[in-house]
Amino acid sequence: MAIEQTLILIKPDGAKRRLTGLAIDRLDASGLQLVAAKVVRVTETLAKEHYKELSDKPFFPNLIRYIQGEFHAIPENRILALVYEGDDAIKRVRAIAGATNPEQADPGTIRGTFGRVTTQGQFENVIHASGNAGDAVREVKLWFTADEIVSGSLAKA
Ligand code: IDP
Ligand code: MG
Repeated sequence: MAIEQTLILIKPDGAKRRLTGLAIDRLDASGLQLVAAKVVRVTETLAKEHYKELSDKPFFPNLIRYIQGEFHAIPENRILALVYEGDDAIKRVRAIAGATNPEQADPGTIRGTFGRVTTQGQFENVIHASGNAGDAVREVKLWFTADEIVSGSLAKA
């Protein structure tokens, strides 16, 4: 197993429903290390860059609005971004988060317990977690500068 870093975002539905503490509690209980955290104003540019691989999907326009907090009246488009680090961190955090579609996510996961599919078909799934090693490296770099990550384990690219 390799030491990895993975990006977590508390999505606007998670923030609105006051699930930030619960998400951090579960992530901390995994034994992974929290190595970076900040509140970010999600611009349209950042949202589109983060989800650029999904830009041809029919749900993309609403996904960009969702992550900017437009559906949950989040002031200043604020979002909490975290980086957790440890052995096999990407898979372990995905297991805590659950499947993308909250209706299909295991009931014990964050998404399975607290996520929902809106009547418009939007997946509101509480947290983002990087999906694979390539995404994780790209996303951690997109949301954080090297100086903001307090870790001695991974070389700073
Ligand atoms: P992930 O967040 O589990 O990695 P992705 O396929 O990368 O899933 O999709 C990113 C986000 O886009 C999801 O978390 C969800 O908010 C939204 N999304 C993905 N697929 C759908 C869909 O079929 N309908 C509505 N929203 C979707
Ligand atoms: Mg993904």
